Amino acid sequence: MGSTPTFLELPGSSLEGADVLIARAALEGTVSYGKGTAAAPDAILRASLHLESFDEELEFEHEGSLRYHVLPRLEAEAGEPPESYLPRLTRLVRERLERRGDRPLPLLLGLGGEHSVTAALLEALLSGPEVPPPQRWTVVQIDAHADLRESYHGSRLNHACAMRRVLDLGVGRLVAVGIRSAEAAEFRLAREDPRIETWYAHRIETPGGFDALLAALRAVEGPLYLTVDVDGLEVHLAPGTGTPQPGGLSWARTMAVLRALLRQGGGELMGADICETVPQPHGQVNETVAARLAFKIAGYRFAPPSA
Ligand SMILES: [Mn+2]
Repeated sequence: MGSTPTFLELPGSSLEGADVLIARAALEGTVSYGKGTAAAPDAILRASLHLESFDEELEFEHEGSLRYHVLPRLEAEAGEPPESYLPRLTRLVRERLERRGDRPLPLLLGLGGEHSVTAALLEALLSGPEVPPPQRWTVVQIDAHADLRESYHGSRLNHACAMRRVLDLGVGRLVAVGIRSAEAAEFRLAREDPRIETWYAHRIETPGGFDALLAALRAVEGPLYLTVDVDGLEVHLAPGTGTPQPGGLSWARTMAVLRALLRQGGGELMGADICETVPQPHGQVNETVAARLAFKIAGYRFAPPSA
């Protein structure tokens, strides 16, 4: 194995000094349709080498302002089920967070891997003594699918159960954005569980719907975790993803969502992940879009307010 890749071609930071901790969660155990997401974390880092480190919208230079530390890649062993892999992921991240002692927590930025890694990454954050209790947290999910199944294909850790497992962690609120695929039981749970607020794609597209979504995101307060399943975006932005759905968020709308949540809102982003990217043999669209998402999330979180 080669040396640890870096983000944006910036020199890698020490663990102790990092502002952003990048976790490579190369799990691909339960993906139900198209495969290949285990290769994504490293492909996303490689794609980031071809991005500018200057953010022209935020007028923010990442080089010299933000220190990124990339954690060791955690690969599933042959045939290893998520029941074994995900606790290993939680322990790896938790152990690295603990090594920092009483320094402020860095932003945890997970690169999946399939969507089941979200609850494992969030659990690593929640299990530390330094964070507020889970009931005070909000999780914002950008996704095509509700991912609220109790179990799927015999596993409670299937990627179709990703947000159900997040709710099991006791988080106070789940805001789901762009959903356009749910079975009837998931739809009922989303309507009946007072913790869940769903912005279905058809609702966003009603007159005034998108502005109402942005207002809701600006009103989020307290500790915040953001999970982006790239199938929540328009298909041309993630053509390789395993379970595509037409009708996703445009890039401009995705940026408006991130701005409202991370820059104009009252939430404090503690962790984020980008999941279900699948690199394809020809072209670099999938991994480049994911790298740019990671770049924008960090920028919106850390760039100083504009004058
Ligand atoms: Mn998902």
